[in-house]
Amino acid sequence: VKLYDYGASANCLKVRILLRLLGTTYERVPVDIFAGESQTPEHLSRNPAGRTPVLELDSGEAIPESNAILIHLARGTPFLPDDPIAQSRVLGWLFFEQNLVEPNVGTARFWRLTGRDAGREQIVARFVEAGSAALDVLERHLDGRGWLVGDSASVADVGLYAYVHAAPDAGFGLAERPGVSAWLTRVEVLAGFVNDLEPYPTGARVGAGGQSVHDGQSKAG
Ligand SMILES: N[C@@H](CCC(=O)N[C@@H](CS)C(=O)NCC(=O)O)C(=O)O
Repeated sequence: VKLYDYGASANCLKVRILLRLLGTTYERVPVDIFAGESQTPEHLSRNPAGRTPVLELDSGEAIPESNAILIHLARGTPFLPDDPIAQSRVLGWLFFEQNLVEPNVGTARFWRLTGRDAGREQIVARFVEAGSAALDVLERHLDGRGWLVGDSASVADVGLYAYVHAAPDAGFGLAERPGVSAWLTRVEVLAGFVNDLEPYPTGARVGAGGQSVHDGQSKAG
């Protein structure tokens, strides 16, 4: 398989982590989102939303959306339970991640690390409030549990790990969330685990002189 990927994106990191946990060899195709490569006709034909990651199967079929890719790769492996209720719970956590964690924790982090928070303090404060509430949900759930669903790691854990482990970059505290902190460590010691999230390039900073596809509406995580 091929992974259309951006090294500083935690949505892409999820997929790279799972591929390594599964021991699947893949070809990584870097997409420079700050140079407009996610918006070319070729990339839009893989993902009409113009985002990374996109998984391309050997058949040429493209699968966009990080959490859909996790599900696709995890079928038939221990990272996706067969039991319908457990499987639905895994999906539920992945929807929670895209609904409450990534848009709040991920956007607060991206804006803060790239200077996009300047002059937008009220919007950032809303991300921080909603992101903190989402982290508190995780803390309550993980109190007394090893994993998000059942008694072993699933793609729910991989999907949530990506933005939760990076939350301190945006000022979210994890020390006061011991259940979340211990769970992050459990994910990090899974056999094959590698976290190769890259820093945002200096050119991603507002005012760095690069083109501005990400200012305002567009985003990265
Ligand atoms: N819901 C999507 C979000 C993907 C996303 O926002 N990707 C960002 C990087 S984190 C991107 O590629 N942005 C490129 C652009 O906006 O042009 C997913 O989970 O895959």
